[in-house]
Amino acid sequence: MSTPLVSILMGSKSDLPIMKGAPEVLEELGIGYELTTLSAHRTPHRVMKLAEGAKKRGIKVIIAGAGMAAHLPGVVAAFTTLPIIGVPIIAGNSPGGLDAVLAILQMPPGVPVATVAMNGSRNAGILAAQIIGASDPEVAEKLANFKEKMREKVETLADEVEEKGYKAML
Ligand code: RP5
Repeated sequence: MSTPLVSILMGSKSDLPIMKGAPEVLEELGIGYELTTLSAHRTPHRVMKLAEGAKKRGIKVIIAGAGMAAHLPGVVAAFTTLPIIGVPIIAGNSPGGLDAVLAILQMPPGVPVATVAMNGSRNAGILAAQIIGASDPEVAEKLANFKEKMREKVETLADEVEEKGYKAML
C-alpha cells in the first residue's frame, strides 16, 4: 500500500465493525492509511505518542472513532495541529449514540474536532480524502471520479423509480 496519509484510530477492537468504513473507502480511492486501536482512558500514553508523532510520519489527517465517553478524538486533537475527524460510535449501553456525539462534538474553543454522523466512518474517510485533495491534485482527481460514479449510480436509480413507479421499487 502507498505511504500512509491518514491515520485511522478507534477506542477499541469492538469499534472495528463500524470503523471499517473508513479504510474501505480510502482503499477505493487508493489513499494510504495506518490503522490501530488505542484508548484515551486505557492507553493514554500510547495516544499521546501516536498523536505527537503523526505529522512527522507524513500523516495529513487523523480519523478517530470512539463510543460511550468518547474522548479519543478530542485527546488526539490536544496533541497535534493536524485536522481531526471524529466518528461517534453507538456502543454498548449507549443512549442512542448521544453520549459519544456530545463527547466528540462539544470541544472547547481552540481545539476543534470535525464530527461526522453517528457510525459515519465512511464519510470520515471521504472527508479525510477531501482535506488531502484540497492541496493534492492526484487525490482531487480520484475524488472527482468517485463523486461522478456516485452521481451516475443515484441517477440510474432515480430513472428506475420514475420508469417503474414506486410500488415496483419497494
Ligand atoms: C470506548 O468504549 C470504545 O471506543 C468502545 O466504543 C467502547 C466499548 O469498548 P470495549 O469495552 O468494547 O473495549 O472506549
